[in-house]
Amino acid sequence: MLRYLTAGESHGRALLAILEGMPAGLKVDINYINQELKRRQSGFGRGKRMQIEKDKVKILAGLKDKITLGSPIALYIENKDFRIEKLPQVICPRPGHADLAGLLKYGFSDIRNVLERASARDTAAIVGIGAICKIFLSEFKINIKSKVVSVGGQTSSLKIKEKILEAIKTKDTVGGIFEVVAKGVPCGLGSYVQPDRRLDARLAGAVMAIPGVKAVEIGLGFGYSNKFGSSCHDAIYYSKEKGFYRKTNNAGGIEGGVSNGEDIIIRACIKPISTLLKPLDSVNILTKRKAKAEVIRSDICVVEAAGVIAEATSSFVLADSFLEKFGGDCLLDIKLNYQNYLKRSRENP
Ligand code: EPS
Repeated sequence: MLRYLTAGESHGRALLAILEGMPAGLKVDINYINQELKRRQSGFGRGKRMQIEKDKVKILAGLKDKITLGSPIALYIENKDFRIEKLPQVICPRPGHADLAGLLKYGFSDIRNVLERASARDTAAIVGIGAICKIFLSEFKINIKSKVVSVGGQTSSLKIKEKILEAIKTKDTVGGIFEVVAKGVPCGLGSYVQPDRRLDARLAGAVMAIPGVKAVEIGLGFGYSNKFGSSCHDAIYYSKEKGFYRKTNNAGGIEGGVSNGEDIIIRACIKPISTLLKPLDSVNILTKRKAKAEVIRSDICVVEAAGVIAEATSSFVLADSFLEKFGGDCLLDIKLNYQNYLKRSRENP
């Protein structure tokens, strides 16, 4: 139903995105998109680039009087740092980045050709797309938030800050775990009828697609591995006021690949940033001699930003699944359809 494409190099002129399938009649608040872009740039441990860029979106197509037309929406975010043609060749691949695999895959002799597109800079465009999806979902009282769970194994704000300061001091980087929670998602998004329609699979894929993410779990996730079934499945209750409900939510809001009406809870691990000021061993791709990996300006810790990006990618999947279920190209029609569904599913069968 919904699809998007992004384009842009980290130090190219701009980041671009096209979102297609957003229904007509949605009011889009540009300030809200810009706030989301700002959130993506925040968090303790970000690098110098974030002091240069002040990401702001321009919407070049798809809106009239700030309302969607049902046509493709085109987003444009200008890079202030756009020196792509002047930046030096990169010849020592950084372990952990796409550098070596990209170089061999595309037959390049300059790693810059890889890193410019592999850079997480592209996630600015994705957050722009996600912000529009969030605006759409908020029409149905669905909201998506994220938080940092841990950084370098630490969970308290103070210890997290200490850990990042330690990484800065020792010229290292640090990763962690973030959590995304979607509230107000109705029962019935996604489906068990085909593997690729399972909501959990689609959400996991969307979060795993964020640069640096190495693990994703839904609900209890890996925690299921050491439990008996009787102690971890969420018993079902019914009351006239609440309809069907649960007292626990180990499933993280998804059963059988379908949302069950409880909060959707996704947790993911993002690895420490791969560019190190104290570089690891590598190989000079021209001489094939032992060398240290390239040191390029980068971040120290991006766990908080990754949570914001995961909100965006999850919002896209939820908006897409929502449109699949309640379909259409006109917001008013979708609202009527949704109201009918809520009434019907409450009284089901
Ligand atoms: C980023 C922009 C990049 C990096 C970072 C994230 O800018 P630059 O390379 O000019 O410093 O700060 O990207 C990575 C570290 C990476 O590995 O992708 C951004 O806009 O978030």
